[in-house]
Amino acid sequence: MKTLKIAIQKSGRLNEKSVEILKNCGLSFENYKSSLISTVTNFPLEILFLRDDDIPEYVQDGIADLGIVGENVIIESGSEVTYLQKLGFGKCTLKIAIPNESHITEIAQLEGKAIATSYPVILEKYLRENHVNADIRMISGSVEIGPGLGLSDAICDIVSTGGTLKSNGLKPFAEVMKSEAVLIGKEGSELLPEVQELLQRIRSVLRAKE
Ligand code: PRT
Ligand code: ZN
Repeated sequence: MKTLKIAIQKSGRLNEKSVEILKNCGLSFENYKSSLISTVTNFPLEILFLRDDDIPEYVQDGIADLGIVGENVIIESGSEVTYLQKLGFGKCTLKIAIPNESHITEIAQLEGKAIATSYPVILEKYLRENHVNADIRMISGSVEIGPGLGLSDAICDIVSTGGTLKSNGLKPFAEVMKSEAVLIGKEGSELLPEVQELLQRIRSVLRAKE
């Protein structure tokens, strides 16, 4: 039997639920905060704990057979992987937001404006589809402080409750994409019997939750 590798987030918003779904599949493994790799004792599987940004590429390149990561991260990375199953957690929406006092009401008014984001690839595509030319400013974190600092006229970031936008004097303006955690595989990995077995277990865990 082939030993599969699955890459999941080491720490952050998706870590706990990713571990939980694997445990609920009946997989038995140690989950120490310090370990980067863990061997499942009752299934031919190793778990790699990674930064979420690295997961799509690891799966595309076959370093891992499978991965659990947010759709936003997959699309931003441009990696070619197969979507095997939506997992129903890590739900959020990538939105463009503007300062509360902004007079912008239509997408066309973003023309020539500076937009701060950690998702330049997704934002560029969205703007292109809407025939808008804007100045995309890549920031890797704390994007919401951009407008307050005079760094940008708008932002494009992930929103879940909307609390962060609110506390930074911003209001949502346009929805760019919805996202949730998904199980991805290297192209062709779905043909492996071990992947099929794991996929069936994951699907029955998800069905039991409905
Ligand atoms: O260290 P590593 O690189 O692995 O993690 P990370 O810091 O890049 O990612 P992490 O753990 O913050 O998020 C992992 C994934 O969770 C994201 O790629 C999304 O798919 C998903 N997710 C779900 C979220 C949120 N909800 C979320 N609320 N990712 C980020 N946020 C942030 C957002 O960036 C903003 O700063 O939370 C803030 C907004 O939250 P609200 O509730 O105030 O609207
Ligand atoms: Zn990340």
